[in-house]
Amino acid sequence: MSHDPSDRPSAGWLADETPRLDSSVKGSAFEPTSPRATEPVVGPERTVDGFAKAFLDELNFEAGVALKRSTTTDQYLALARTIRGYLMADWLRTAERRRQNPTKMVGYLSAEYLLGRQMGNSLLATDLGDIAEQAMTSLGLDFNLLRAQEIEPGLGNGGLGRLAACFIDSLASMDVPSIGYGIRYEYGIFRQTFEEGRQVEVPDAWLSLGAPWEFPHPDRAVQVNFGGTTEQYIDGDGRTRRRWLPAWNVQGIPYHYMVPGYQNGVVNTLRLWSARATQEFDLKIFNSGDYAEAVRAQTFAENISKVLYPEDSTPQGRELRLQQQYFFVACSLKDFIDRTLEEDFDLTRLDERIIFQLNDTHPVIAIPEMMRLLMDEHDMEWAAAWEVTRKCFAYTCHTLLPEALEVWPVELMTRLLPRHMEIIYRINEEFLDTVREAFPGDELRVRRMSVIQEHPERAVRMANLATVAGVKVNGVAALHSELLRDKLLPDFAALWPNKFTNVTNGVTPRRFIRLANQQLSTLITDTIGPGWETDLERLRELEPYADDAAFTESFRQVKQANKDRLRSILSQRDGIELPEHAMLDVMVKRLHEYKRQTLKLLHIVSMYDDITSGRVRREDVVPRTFVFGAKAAPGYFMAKEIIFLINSVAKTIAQDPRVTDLMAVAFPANYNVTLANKLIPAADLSEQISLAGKEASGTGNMKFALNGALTIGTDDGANVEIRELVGDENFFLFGMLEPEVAALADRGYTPSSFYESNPALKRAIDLLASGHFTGGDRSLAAPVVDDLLYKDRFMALADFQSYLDAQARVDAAYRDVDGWTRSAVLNVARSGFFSSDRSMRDYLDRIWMPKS
Ligand code: 26W
Repeated sequence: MSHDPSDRPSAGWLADETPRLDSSVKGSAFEPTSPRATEPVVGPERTVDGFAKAFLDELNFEAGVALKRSTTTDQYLALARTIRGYLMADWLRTAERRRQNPTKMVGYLSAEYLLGRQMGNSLLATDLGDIAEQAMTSLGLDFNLLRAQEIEPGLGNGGLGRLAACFIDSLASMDVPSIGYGIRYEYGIFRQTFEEGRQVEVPDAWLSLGAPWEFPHPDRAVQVNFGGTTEQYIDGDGRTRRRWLPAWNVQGIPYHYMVPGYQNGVVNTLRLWSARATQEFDLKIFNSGDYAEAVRAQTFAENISKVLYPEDSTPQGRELRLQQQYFFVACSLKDFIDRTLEEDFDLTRLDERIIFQLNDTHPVIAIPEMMRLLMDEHDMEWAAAWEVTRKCFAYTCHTLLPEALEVWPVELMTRLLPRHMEIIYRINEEFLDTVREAFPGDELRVRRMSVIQEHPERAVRMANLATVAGVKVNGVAALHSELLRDKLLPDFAALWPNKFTNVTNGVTPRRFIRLANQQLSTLITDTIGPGWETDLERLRELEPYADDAAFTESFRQVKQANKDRLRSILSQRDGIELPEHAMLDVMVKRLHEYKRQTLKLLHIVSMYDDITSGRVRREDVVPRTFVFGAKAAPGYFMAKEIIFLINSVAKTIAQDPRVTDLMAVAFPANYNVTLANKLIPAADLSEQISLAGKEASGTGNMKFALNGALTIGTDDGANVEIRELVGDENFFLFGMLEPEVAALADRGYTPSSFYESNPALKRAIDLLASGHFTGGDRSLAAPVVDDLLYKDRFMALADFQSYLDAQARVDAAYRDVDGWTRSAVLNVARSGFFSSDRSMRDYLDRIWMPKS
């Protein structure tokens, strides 16, 4: 059986269009019955030679280059294609199994997927790592050099996007029938560089080296309409109907990505949509010489999936953003209803076949789109369509910041999606009737709950619409879900108490332990045996080893090895030379004032001042290396000023011989999933210091705990659950609790009073304000300092002393090496709950497939 890739039909197509096949699937080959597929698809042999041969075939026959003349990029692309070749049969089989016994699926609708590099994860999923490495070595190639060629698909901003990636990984590893839908941005999250300490954004041309992990399907294009008007008409049966007369349209081209389960032979699909102009460029206009005009339609259309919006909390309300949201939602719903369901499927039973999870408000336009599809394209009456629609969606809220909840001006919605605006009005009308019934005469409540906001401008509240139509509404951590019920959507919780639930976030242990922390993984497997990767609660079996000298010694060596690895990576990547023996104190997340990177900065300045002023004896100082990683939304002025000030402090400290042996601040640029995988395993201390009641959950906090870092944090988001599980004695808690924050806000918070009354705080702020870290130029530090003194919306000054006290406890604990290691081991052992597999089980039990 020769393995010649060229005669295999383009794989991705088969994955979804495979005609009915008999179920007798044997071994890795499966016998297609459709006349179209003449050959069984057999993966390459799982041997070093088999792999090497497959690689050479990809290089020679696919790329058309000989090994000795091939570039590193050629070799990387061939390696990627070889690995995906091993996944192909599983992908086909999974698709066929789903087709053979169609059960209810989960459709995950997300505007963001922060996938990270694919090669490592695919090698892990297929357990081909060693074979691939030996095969490359046998061909004289540097395996790790090739892996480093991959540009990670940065199709997300932060927590929400990465969570979506962890969730689809878990759904595949748990063999849950599911499909991820999203947007194939041509440019993902910008690449961050620093110039004079200031963030500079560079477009992320992640496709420039080719895209070996995607399978385009221009043959499955979907038309998406925009603009125009609506009209009433009498249909063939004499019924009065409404219809949309759109003004323009684009094509949605699906690109399929494999989502391999962990060594279980399952490969699910992620379908990302790319926009393309419906009509080719206008030759007549071209020939008239107006070239720009000739291709205007093209650029206009392609702009829709051109670039990811780099905001992760404050919507800019841009029209293109709404176009993006409607574009991928319309493609996805049409694709599922017209393509995935059997032709004659009775759509009134749609909820038996799909539940769409709305990843925040970004895909909520799916609700009126479903109504439009069922009524206008499948002739359903309003009531029947609503009956179906309100059973097919569930909504996850990922924020607590009111300003992060999207509202779309009625003017814009009417202009872009006139039919949808009509449908939203009617949904709201009927909804407000039920509110008036339940709360007669309470018009203020009606105004608060209305999907339509009246002031300051008429706008559609997407969170309200999602709550009205969703079967369930969930927050992403216990505290968050409580605050969602009590503070963000209290009126809805009063009306529909059972609609609200919680599913605490999780992270995939495949990428964030097995892939990121090979040495810890080996130590765990050597200690408790294999299998914990898909049953993370088994980490509990490590508890007894927290007091085992041999184990704890190995545990420390693993941490030190990860620190050494990080030091060489940052040296190469950023020219950052980390000190050898210091506690690694890490704060990596998007730059946002509520996450309080400024509080971390005040601690650093305070430590610096204590040392340089001699207030603290050098021998009493626990040497620390502070590592930051953070991108700021390009339009977020204060966030960018905070980045500049951190870099300024870092530079000054690095040039001050009085402290260089005791403290260092490193701020590697362009924090992303790939860097996270290197940073997190090396950390000793995880900074989770947001103002209580502001961080919905956090997921970095979970990754640090699972990699043996101790957390210093407030009782916010999932920190609460981490502290409860790992034990107060293994967690450095500080700061106001959420009710105290609310009370202080109600009382009126004056940050300057804390400045005046706390000498250490005053010294730190005065030193910052003095220009000491900004070359003597006070004005360069003023934006951040003035905001802290006169606004400080997230009360960093109020929590400063409690934070400083907690940091002193950290120093004391770190001096007790055994005690610290014991706590670190217990953090790992007791954090199995934070697997995204457990999150998926909760979604299945509480939302997607609830028993009763
Ligand atoms: C429209 C602008 C915009 C874009 C993204 C508003 C809000 C968002 C996201 C909801 C922001 C986000 O990523 N939220 C984070 O979601 C994580 C996953 O649930 C949580 O762990 C974080 O606490 C939350 O900040």
